[in-house]
Amino acid sequence: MADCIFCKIAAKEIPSTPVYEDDTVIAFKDLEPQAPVHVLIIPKKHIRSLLGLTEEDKAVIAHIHVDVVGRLARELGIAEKGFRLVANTGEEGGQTVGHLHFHLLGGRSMAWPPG
Ligand code: IU
Repeated sequence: MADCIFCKIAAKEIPSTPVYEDDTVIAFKDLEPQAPVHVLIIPKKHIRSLLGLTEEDKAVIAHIHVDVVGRLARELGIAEKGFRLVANTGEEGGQTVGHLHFHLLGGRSMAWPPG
């Protein structure tokens, strides 16, 4: 999508620090990390949020959860102690970028409930 910053990151039109990439997914370091490890995992396809998902997106969402999250958690050294995976959705959910993204956070103890 033309005006989407994460589409531009996925297309390499805007630089990022990728930690994982394949045909359908890219993961890169968050510019304002909220934990020692903070990466964003996104489908390359523009999907506005969890609420924009359709049947045809099932494969990429499963791929992210089955293949990418655990692999990244292990590679980034946060699998053993644990981590948090978050998809902020909509205004009250705290979503500020309108392209579906999963925050993978780790390297410190997480508080609950989140703010
Ligand atoms: P949110 O859940 O939509 O609020 O998360 C957006 C995240 O994207 C937030 O943590 C930003 O720091 C991050 N981010 C980024 O890493 N690079 C960017 O160019 C922009 C936002 I814009």
